[in-house]
Amino acid sequence: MAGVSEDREVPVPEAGRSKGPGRVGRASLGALSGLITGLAALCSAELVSPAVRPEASPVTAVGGAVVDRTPPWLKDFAVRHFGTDDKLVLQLGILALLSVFAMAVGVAALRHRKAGSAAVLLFGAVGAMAAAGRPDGGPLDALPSVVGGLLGCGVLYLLSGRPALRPSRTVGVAGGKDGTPGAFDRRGFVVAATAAVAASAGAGVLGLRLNASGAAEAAAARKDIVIPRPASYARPIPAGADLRIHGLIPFTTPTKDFYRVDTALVVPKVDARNWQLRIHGKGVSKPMTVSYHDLLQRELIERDITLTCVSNQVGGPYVGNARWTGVRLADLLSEAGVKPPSEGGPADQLVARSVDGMTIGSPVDTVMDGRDAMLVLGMNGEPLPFAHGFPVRMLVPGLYGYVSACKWLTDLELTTFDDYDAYWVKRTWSRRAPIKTESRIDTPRPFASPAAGKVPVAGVAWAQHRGIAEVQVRVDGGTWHTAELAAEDTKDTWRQWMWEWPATPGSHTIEVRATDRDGCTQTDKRVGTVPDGATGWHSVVVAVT
Ligand SMILES: Nc1nc2c(c(=O)[nH]1)N[C@H]1C(S)=C(S)[C@@H](COP(=O)(O)O)O[C@H]1N2
Ligand SMILES: [Mo]
Repeated sequence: MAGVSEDREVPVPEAGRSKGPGRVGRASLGALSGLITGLAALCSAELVSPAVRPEASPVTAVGGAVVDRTPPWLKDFAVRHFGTDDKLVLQLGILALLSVFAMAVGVAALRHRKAGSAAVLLFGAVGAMAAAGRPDGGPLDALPSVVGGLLGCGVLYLLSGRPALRPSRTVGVAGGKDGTPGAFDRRGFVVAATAAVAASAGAGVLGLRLNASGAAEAAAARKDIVIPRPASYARPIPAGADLRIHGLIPFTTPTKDFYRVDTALVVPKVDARNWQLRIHGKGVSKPMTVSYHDLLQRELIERDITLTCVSNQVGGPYVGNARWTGVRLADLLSEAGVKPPSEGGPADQLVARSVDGMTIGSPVDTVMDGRDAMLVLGMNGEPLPFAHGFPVRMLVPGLYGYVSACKWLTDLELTTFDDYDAYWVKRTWSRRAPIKTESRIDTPRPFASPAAGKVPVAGVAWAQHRGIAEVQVRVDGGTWHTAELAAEDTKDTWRQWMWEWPATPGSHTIEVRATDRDGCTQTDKRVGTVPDGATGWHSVVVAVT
C-alpha cells in the first residue's frame, strides 16, 4: 500500500518528497520516534501482562519497586501530601520520566541508530528486574518488560532508519553532498509512525481489557457473597457514643471515607472462589488450608474496632472506626495446634503474607491473649471492599496496621522475631508496635475564625485495647479543662470528646491531650512517625472574631 501511494505521489514533490527538515525539525522527529517507541514498548508489555498478571506490567512493577525502596521519611511525606493519590502521582511521575528518556533516546538514535535502539533494551531490563524483584515476584513477571523492550528496540530501529530522519547522502533529487539533508520521505515516516501508534494503542487497549476481565469476574463473585449472621454480635453502640457535633468525625467511619494505606499500585482483585489460606510453621502440629467457604461456615464474630496507621501524624487522618465481621484468629490457631509462647509455644511471631507479597508480623502472645484478633470477612455490613483486603484481612485491636492488619491475606506462618523480619521492619520500623494513646481536635479547624462566645471544641481520642479515661483541653497554655467524653463503646474503639470554650476575640492556640485507662497521659514530646508512631499534643490555632 505504502509503495503504491508513494508512487502516486511522485509527481507532486511537495507532498511526497521535499527537502528534509532542518536540525531542529529532525530532532523533533527523533523525539517523536522516541515517544512512539515508548508507547509501543509499554503497550506491547500491557498486552503480554495478562498472561502473567496485571502487576507485571512495567510501570506498575517499577512503581512497586520504587515503593519498596522508598525511605520512611519519603513515604511519610508522600502519604501526607498526596494521601492515597500518592500512587497516581508516582505512576504519572514514572510515565513523565520515561517520556523524557524516550525522547532523548529517540534523538540519540538519529546519529547512533544501533546504540539508541539497544538503549531501549536497557529500559526493558529495568522493568524486568523490577517486576521479578518484587516481594511476590518471579522470573515470569519479567516477560512483559522483556517483550516490550524487544519490540520497542525494533520500532526505534525502524523509525530512526526512515530517510526522513537521516541526513541522507544519496536519497532523492535534492540530496547532494555528504551530510546535507537529502530528500525527505515525509509520507513514509508518517505512515510508519501512524501504523506504530495505531498498533500500540490497539495492543494497549486489549491488554487493559484482558487485565480488567479477571478483576471483573472477581467483582461479580464478590457481589454474590452474603456474610452469614454472626454468632456473637457487636455490642450495640451506646446512644451517646456519637456527639453529632458539626465538623466532628462520625463515630462509625463510612467505608467510602475509611483511610487506605498500602503499597499496592494495583488493588489485588482476588476471586474468593479460588482463595485459600495456609496456616503453617513452628509449633503448628496440624497445618491447615482453609477456603473462603470454610471460613463462612465457621462461627463468626462482629466487633467495632478502631484501626490506626503508624504513619499517622499527630492530628492526622489515618485512623478509622468500622464494624468488622470475621473469624476469631486465636480459635483457628488453636485448632492448628498453636500455643502462645506464654504457654510454651516455640513461635513468638505470626507472619501474615498477602497475595501481593506484603508481610506483616504480629506477636503471637498478643493475638492469642483473649482480645478480638480476627480474620475479617465483612466491613460495615458488606463483604470487605477490594481496597480494604477482600476476601480476607487480619485485624488485631490495639496494634498499628503495619504489624497486624494484613490485607489480601493468603498465608499465616508461625515463626520467631529472631528468625524473620517482615516488610516494614526491614525498612526501619519497629518489630512491635502497640497503638499509642492519641487525641485529635476536629473542630474548630486550623485557622478557622469562629465568633466570640461559646465555641464547641471537639474531636476524638483513642487508646485501643486500653480505653480512654480522660481528655483535657487548654487554650494558650492556660489551665487544663476536662472535656466531656462521649459514651464508651468498647476499649477497642475511639471516643469522641467535647469542651465548650468561652472564646474571646483574638488569635488562640487550642491543645488537647488524652489519658488512657492505664493512667498514661500523652506526652507533649513531639516525635515523628518512625519507628513506632508519632507522639505530641495536637494543637490548632484559630482567630476568634
Ligand atoms: N497487603 C497489605 N496489607 C496491608 C498493608 C499493605 O501495604 N499491604 N498496609 C498495612 C497498613 S500500614 C495499614 S495502616 C492498614 C490499613 O488498612 P486500610 O487500608 O484498610 O485502612 O493495612 C495494613 N495492611
Ligand atoms: Mo499503616
